[in-house]
Amino acid sequence: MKLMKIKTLIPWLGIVAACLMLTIPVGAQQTQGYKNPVIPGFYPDPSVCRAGDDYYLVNSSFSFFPGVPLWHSKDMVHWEQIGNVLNRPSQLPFGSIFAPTIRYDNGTFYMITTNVMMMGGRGNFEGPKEGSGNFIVYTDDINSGNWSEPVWLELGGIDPSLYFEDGRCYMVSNGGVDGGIALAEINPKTGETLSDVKTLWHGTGGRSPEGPHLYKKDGYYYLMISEGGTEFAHMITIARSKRMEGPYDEVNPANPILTHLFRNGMSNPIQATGHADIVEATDGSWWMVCLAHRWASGNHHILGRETFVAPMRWDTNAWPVVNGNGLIYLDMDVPTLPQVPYAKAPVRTDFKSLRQLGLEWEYILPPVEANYQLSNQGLKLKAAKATLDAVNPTVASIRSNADAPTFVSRRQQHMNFKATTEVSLNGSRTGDEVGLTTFMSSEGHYEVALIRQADGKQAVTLRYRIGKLAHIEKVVPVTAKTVQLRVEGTPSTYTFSYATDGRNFTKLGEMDTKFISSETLGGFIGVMLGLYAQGNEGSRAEGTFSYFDYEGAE
Ligand code: 6LW
Repeated sequence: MKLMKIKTLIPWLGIVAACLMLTIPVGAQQTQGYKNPVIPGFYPDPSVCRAGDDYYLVNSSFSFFPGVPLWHSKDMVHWEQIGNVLNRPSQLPFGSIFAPTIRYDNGTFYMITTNVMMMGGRGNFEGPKEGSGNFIVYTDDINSGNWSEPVWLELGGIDPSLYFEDGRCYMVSNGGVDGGIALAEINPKTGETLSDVKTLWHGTGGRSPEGPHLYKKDGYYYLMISEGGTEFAHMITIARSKRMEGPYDEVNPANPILTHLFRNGMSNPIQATGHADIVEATDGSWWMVCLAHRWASGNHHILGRETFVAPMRWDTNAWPVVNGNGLIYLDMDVPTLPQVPYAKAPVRTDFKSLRQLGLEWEYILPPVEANYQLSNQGLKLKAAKATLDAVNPTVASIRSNADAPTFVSRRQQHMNFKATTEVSLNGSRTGDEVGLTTFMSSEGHYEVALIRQADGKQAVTLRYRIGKLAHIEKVVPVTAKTVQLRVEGTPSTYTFSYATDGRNFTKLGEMDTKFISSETLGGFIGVMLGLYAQGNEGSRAEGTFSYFDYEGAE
């Protein structure tokens, strides 16, 4: 009998052994190394959570609509956008959506964030009151794309986060006494505050203590925050306590656990690492997501703050250690979870065959829908009288979307890229225009446009806006009704060109990237590649865009 059993087992053992031989080497190859940033382009303030073996990540979106990009991953390094959390105008009041946190508890996903109504320093907003301040949206079905209406909260500050324990929900933010990290128990479905507000920690002395998250591990509550501001002095620090409400007087002697501020981070192409969140993976490994920016031209960055990932471990004193030395790299030569990559996005967006724009397309504030129409002719943009000088998307200061330009854009995600579109201008009067823009804010954008001239003809025009300077670089009359407009980028330069036959592009000019960088213009966003239409009062002009090609290299 026994012999029989072993005999019948032998083929199975063979199969198992063969599978192991097949999987071990392939698995080993697949689970080593990845490239940072894991989500390139303007995707700042990442927050991450795990539900089973699925990981979900969100980013800030400021005054862009839809708001709060939502990503899914199986391995923490490949991320696919599966939605935008705030995808109905009723969820996105006028203002600016700052750093969100995503958490999963008992079958429900929660996203908490701040709607900032005006700038004037971090955390300076008109709140708390309906429409302004901190709010939560939640869903039991993250794949439905359908999150609740906002639940407004009483606790102020920016960078709110949630922590769940034994069916209770706690909120932290930087709204404590003297800019410290505040804690209160809340009801996440009603917004009620259920406890006194306690100030927990002010950090280690860096400016702008913010981006707090609370975690519990092995009997300790860990409070991890960002300090130093979102620029070069950015860092992650951590303290712990046996009690949730503190005192957090056990401060990690090895702080900061992540920063590129010091000499060892000086020549790293990745700078300003901070605003982090951590998660334990299915295999017990720990991972940190954080923001950082990449130098483009000198000390300037243009792609905004991007999402990076680093492995993390707990040392023998139960403090977290990020990637061994608190530094992260473009090439991460570390073991990972088994990698599950996604298909690359196609180069061409063919507007003629789309019924709705992809998740990567963004308006400034919820759009006037009549101004954007997709049909088998392409994407029709109706001219608005608001120009690209009208709104700064870091915090749009307008209260009606009728005051926003007709503008739809996607992020520049690579320093070396080529973007091309084809457009015709119809129903125009003198001065009406449609075009392609590299847009950082109302104070900095370059356009290659098709503009109706006083003589009734059309001209391709290259124009720059840098602060108070508005400059027309070139005006080239064209007889063709349809033109192709192109921008090519390198870390230091944008080059603009046009064609009328789809093939032979004529260079119009080139301009430095650094004049529309975050260092030059301030703000929290990155360069968007936008399609727009604008006209004088009462204009009936419309631009019909047939496609948009985006090819990114590094
Ligand atoms: C965010 C703050 C920050 O609220 O920048 O880098 C602010 N960190 O935490 C806007 O993204």
